[in-house]
Amino acid sequence: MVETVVLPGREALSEDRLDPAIDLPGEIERLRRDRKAVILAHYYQDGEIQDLADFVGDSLDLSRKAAATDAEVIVFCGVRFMGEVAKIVSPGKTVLIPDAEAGCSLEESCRPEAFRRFREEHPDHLAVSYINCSAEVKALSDVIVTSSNAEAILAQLPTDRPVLFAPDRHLGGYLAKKTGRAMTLWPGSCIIHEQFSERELVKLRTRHPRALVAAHPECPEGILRHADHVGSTRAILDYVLESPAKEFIIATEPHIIHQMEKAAPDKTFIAAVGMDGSCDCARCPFMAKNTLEKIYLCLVNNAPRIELPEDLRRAALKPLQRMLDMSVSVNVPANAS
Ligand code: CIZ
Repeated sequence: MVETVVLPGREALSEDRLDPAIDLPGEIERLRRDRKAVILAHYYQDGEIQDLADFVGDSLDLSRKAAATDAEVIVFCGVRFMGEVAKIVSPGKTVLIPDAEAGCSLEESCRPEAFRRFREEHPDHLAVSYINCSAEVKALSDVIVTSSNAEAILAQLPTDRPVLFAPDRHLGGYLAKKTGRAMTLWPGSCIIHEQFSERELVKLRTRHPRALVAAHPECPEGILRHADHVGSTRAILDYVLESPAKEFIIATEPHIIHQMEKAAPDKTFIAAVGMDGSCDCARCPFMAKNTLEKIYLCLVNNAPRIELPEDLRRAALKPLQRMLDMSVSVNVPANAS
């Protein structure tokens, strides 16, 4: 639901017409000031994007930032559903995303019409949806969660209501086990976390016997069973920084290692690998669509810009606002950028 709009009277500047000698960080800085913009970046963004962002975080931190900012423009460097969340919670702001094609495999796995039928088949269930879904699926849900607040939110839901969890079956399965709640799971998964190989992880551990394994709950059970710590990106970051250990194997999108290496240069971080033995397949191809060139261009062109029909925005805001209200006790990190 991204409407690509170009400011009236201005021809859209495209990447192929960009001066190759342009000072991109300098120009982005100038436009950020001129347009009163804030740049938000997810931990899965390339290091150079994380470094120029005003704030780097996970979905929960970034949605809180988007709701609280007094900037006029939000440039959201992540994937499309994250930009949508910013627009849902901050409708008065212009929300730009560098690439309108930056989707999400979890979102793709859960089409609104199919999700509506799923709900209708389970009329007595509460629908708890992971934030990695479309605005339409959010609007059909009772409450949204992220991987950092899901347990805290589940603990606040009435125990006499069964739960539908969508769209990530691995996160849902992990939460069902952790909380003891019966959950009916939507059969979706993240193409990145699905790639990690248990066999390769065991090999890595054998080669690095002192390394602790930190894994994201979007990973399959075969990976999680080897983890010393399972948590959201934010929780994994806190864990490796607080731990006295010096070596870690990280089973999530490897760009988060950028923040780890910046904060703990004396520690070693090893990216978990896929079946081909490389960490390349764990790099999110959607997150990778964003570049400095595209950040510059979206500020110049005022597009791609997130626009949502107001009735959809309002319907999606209800479960999102419920999430924000129910996660007040979930730790607010210091600015990570
Ligand atoms: O919630 C997010 O930002 C994602 C996609 C992962 C995490 O655990 O932070």
